[in-house]
Amino acid sequence: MQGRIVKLVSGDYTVYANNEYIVCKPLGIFRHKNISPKVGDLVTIENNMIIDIEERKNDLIRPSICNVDKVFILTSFVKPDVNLNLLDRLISVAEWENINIILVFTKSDLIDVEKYRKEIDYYQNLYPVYLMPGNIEEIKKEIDNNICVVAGQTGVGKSTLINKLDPSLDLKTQEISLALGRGKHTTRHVELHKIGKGWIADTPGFGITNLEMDLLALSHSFIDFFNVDCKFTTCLHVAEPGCVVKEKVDNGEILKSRYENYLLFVDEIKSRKRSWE
Ligand SMILES: Nc1nc2c(ncn2[C@@H]2O[C@H](COP(=O)(O)OP(=O)(O)OP(=O)(O)O)[C@@H](O)[C@H]2O)c(=O)[nH]1
Ligand SMILES: [Zn+2]
Repeated sequence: MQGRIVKLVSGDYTVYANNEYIVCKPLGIFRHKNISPKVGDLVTIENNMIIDIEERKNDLIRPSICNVDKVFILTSFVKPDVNLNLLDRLISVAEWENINIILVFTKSDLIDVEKYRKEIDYYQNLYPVYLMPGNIEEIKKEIDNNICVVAGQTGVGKSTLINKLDPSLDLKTQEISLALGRGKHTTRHVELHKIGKGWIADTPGFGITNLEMDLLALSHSFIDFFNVDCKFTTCLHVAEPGCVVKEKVDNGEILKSRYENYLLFVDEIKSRKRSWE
């Protein structure tokens, strides 16, 4: 029987197969081959044993989930203030991991969103954008038939979003965890929750946001710089002559902050390379 691992708690794998949740153990052979099944894996099970694992399309470390189709990247307008550097970084990591991207801007009730009209419109040309509060039904539809994770800095409203998608989950939001005097980052097991016909992980994603890609991959992860007709096909849009990306930044077609963040990421990747050498 084929199924999907949706939960892992101390060695017990819960596999969703034929509309049922079945607790399984992996065959010993995986341990010998140094493979551990993980949440998101498509598996074959037999008599409560995982006997085969399909090849993964991607593999995240934090949260430890594989085969992720879609990430909801949350940015709040205030509390915390808009952080476009982190937004662009998360977009690049997701592009590099081959994950579809949905952008959610939260706390639109706390500011005049017209202040960020230019940025919202710009990102909307690249990816689907939803404002919160509101738009929950639209976001639910985005989850259908996908394995999803949420990403974004602390306090942007990740738990709030997941609770709105399924109030029965009752995830602790910051307000509550602070009031209870608990650490905000309580360890929890990794689990995918069924929302309609799709799944979403309740563990915030992309804790690690190092840019592990090389410069070429970085430039490809900025989809607004892609297919731009620079003089050199290998143009990395830094200081090359005839760079059309730079022209587009100057004439306002490319958002200036996007390009500035790109240059910061280029430096970051270069200095990382140097430290390896
Ligand atoms: N006014 C308003 N408040 C919001 C909105 N979204 C979240 N909040 C509040 O912002 C605070 C932080 O929200 P959380 O959902 O805990 O944020 P988080 O991203 O899960 O934070 P971490 O768990 O620390 O990563 C809470 O007090 C929420 O009630 C929103 O759209 N509007
Ligand atoms: Zn260029």
